[in-house]
Amino acid sequence: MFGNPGSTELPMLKDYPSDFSYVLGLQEAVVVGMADGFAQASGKTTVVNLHTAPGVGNAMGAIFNAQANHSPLLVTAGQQVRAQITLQANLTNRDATRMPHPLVKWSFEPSRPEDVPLALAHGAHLAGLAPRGPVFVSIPMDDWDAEVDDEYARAAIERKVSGRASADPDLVRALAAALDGAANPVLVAGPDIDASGGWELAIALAERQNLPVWASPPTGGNRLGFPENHPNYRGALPPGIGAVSGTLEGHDLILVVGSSVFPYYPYIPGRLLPEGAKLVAITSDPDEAVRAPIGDAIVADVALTLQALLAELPAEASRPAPEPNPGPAEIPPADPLNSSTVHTALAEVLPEDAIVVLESPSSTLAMRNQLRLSRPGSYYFSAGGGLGFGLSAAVGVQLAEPDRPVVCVLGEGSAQYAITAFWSAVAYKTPVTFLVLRNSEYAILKWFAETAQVTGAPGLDLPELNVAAVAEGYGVTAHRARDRDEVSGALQQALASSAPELVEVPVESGMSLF
Ligand SMILES: Cc1ncc(C[n+]2csc(CCOP(=O)(O)OP(=O)(O)O)c2C)c(N)n1
Repeated sequence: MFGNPGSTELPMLKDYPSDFSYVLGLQEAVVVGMADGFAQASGKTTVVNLHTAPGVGNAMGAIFNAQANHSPLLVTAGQQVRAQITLQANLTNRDATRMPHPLVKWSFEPSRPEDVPLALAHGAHLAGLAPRGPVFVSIPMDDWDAEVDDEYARAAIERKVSGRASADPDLVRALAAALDGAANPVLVAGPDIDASGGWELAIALAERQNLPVWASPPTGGNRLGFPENHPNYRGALPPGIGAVSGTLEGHDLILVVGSSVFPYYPYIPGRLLPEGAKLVAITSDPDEAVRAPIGDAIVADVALTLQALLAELPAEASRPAPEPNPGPAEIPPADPLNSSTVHTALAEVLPEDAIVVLESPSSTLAMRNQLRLSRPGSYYFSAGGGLGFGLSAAVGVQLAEPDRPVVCVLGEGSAQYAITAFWSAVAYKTPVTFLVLRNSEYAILKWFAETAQVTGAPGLDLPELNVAAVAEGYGVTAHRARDRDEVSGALQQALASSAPELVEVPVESGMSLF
């Protein structure tokens, strides 16, 4: 359980069971962000406990991210005693179930104390069903004193509810025939390939059919769906409407797996698809399927559908393999450093099995272009775009994956939205390597302002923001690196450490694309 307690939650925490652990976050956005990272990396529904209305209020941005990330969270919050809800005594969550809407799949306050176990079971089961996501249960604090039939409570909790739906076999057969018969098909690999356990299946599909593979646009790509070092891999699709169709020009069949169509941003009008191209999407999220502006969709478990598709395809494709990917662009040395150079240094020292959690807006593309992450579960990003995910999720990911090195790449502005997660990283001995790119500005917003011809906007500069010193205040060992060698050395030291360490690097202002 990830939580931040208040008086209304203490009865729930009384006699805390020894087979549960409790991870304290010092602010609720951090609590939910850590739980989001843990839930995604472990694949397990994760319990969150918040402090009545203000706790839920502080957590809303992170719950928004968790929904976009398809992260299964059972979010609970304490409530006034039942006798004092109607008169709205202090700390009453007046409209508890309405508050987290529309960010949760289900929001409930049981009408009788005896129903709390059934409500928690309902929430836990529902959070883990496709589309996975957060649910909310509000629990009046005196409910914990109620007598509950133990057998009845156990029966509700111990049930198994499974929801991996198979696709209609006729649709899969038709898709296999269309794919095999297409002149120049392409695969767009989305985050739910990784979440569904379909990583190897996506590779098998691309290799069997000789498909070039694009990653879905980074804006909505909270995970990777395909190894970036694979010869068929092309890169990440740009997120604008016109840019997506421009990039996919020449393809007659676009197969999108485990992604929405598409997480567009900003608005760059244009054709939705190249002339004459057809699109088919495979997604486990019915809403993702219906809100797409174009193309057909098959709603089913992503991994099961890939498996069924492979079974229908011939052993070899008639088309030749795509040109092998040439690898990352060369970056010339720079003084002062820019983000691209820092990412080349990171790429050199990053262990094979490392996990990267990314929240460095102006260098997202540069990092994706320089690193070649090649294992499942190696990358986490906020599909919701709400800052504060990166720093906190990295702690949760490390708790779920104690044996893999976790590197969290942050802009110094982004770090501020979850700054207290440094404390949790130290308190729970999570050896995350934090790499902070300090450009003294909100670089991405300046870039947006320029592209949208917005001039004179205030609040885009961050002078004198000393993240290393703040992290030290929370007990994190901090290194300050000024050139490429220092960056490499400091990263290696941090990666070898059994405690969280931070490397702060001043970088040039502006966007880094490669
Ligand atoms: C909760 C939240 N508030 C505000 C924003 C808007 N926003 C997007 S990027 C950004 C700047 C982040 O700054 P920094 O981490 O320093 O990255 P840089 O753009 O300099 O790479 C802001 C404020 C957001 N995405 N989420």
